[in-house]
Amino acid sequence: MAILFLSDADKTNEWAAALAHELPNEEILIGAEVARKRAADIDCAVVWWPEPGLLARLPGLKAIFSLGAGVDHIFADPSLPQDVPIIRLIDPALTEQMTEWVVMNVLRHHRRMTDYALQQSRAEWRRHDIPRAQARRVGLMGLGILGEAAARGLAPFGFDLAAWVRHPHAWEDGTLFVGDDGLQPFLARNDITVCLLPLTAATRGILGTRAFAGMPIGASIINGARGGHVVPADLIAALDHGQLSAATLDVFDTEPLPADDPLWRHPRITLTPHVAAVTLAQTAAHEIAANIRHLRAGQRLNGIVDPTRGY
Ligand code: NDP
Ligand code: OXD
Repeated sequence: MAILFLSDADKTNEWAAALAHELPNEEILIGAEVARKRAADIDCAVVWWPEPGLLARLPGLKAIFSLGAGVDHIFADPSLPQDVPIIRLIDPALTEQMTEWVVMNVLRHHRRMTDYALQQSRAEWRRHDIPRAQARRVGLMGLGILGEAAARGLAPFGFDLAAWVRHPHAWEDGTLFVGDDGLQPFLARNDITVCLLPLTAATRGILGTRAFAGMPIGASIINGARGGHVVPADLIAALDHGQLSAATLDVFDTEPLPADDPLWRHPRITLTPHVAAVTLAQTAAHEIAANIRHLRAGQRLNGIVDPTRGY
């Protein structure tokens, strides 16, 4: 029995050390080449964007652990083994980072920092009225591990919060909108919409012309989820026509975002390079190791993904 670590991240040595520290009695194999040589020995794979077809060639595989909260990179493999559970990462350190990123950017949008940055570029001294936070309607698309924590981070400021989910929830911090019927009324009430959805067939391209047209004029969006949620050309058009006033994007369909992509240079878009919440080897290895110990002991794993939902 061996654990395979498979990622193109440049911190492989740090990961190997962190996993070895957490699981001193386990053999850790690193990389696709050794995976092919030792395929029969591997029963756990810890992965980020695994090479398509590689996981299907591991006959004894019992679990696939994502190096992130998202699992779309695993489902992107068309020959993914069907009967092997996929486990997403649930790591309080990752959740804390996303909460910081969301709170920081909601405050930036609330306080019209895009307008002030533009004004600064023209040396223009002009003040805008700012509503109280309780009059600012902030909506979270997705109220999972990250969305719920972000809502808890935003609540103390007094924002008028709402969330959009697939299944009814108990939630005390704001108004809940559910399912396809809830989407348009949810978008229509938001001054600031924050996307924290998983990328699935149902959510790809969800932030496009139709969604933007349903938002109040001058609304803004923050995407901390996946690039595939936003239709870039529709976003640029909505910003150029004044339907939207600002966008903050952390994630892109192609990463790194190519240097000639127009998103880089749009004056009303603020970009970060997929850093809203970065998986930290030490804390993530701790969570993944706990799950591997559960697997070995025949106990229930934390964070099993439902393959029919895709998250
Ligand atoms: P969860 O799986 O915990 O939560 C997903 C939420 O989205 C749930 O509330 C779910 O609703 C809702 N949802 C899913 N599909 C739909 C749908 N079709 N309609 C309405 N609601 C839907 O995910 P996390 O909160 O942990 O993470 C969200 C995403 O954030 C990840 O998938 C990943 O892509 C991204 N991410 C980005 C990072 C970054 O650095 N930029 C870092 C980490 C994650 P319900 O509760 O009803 O099931
Ligand atoms: C994740 C990510 O899914 O880093 O955790 O994007």
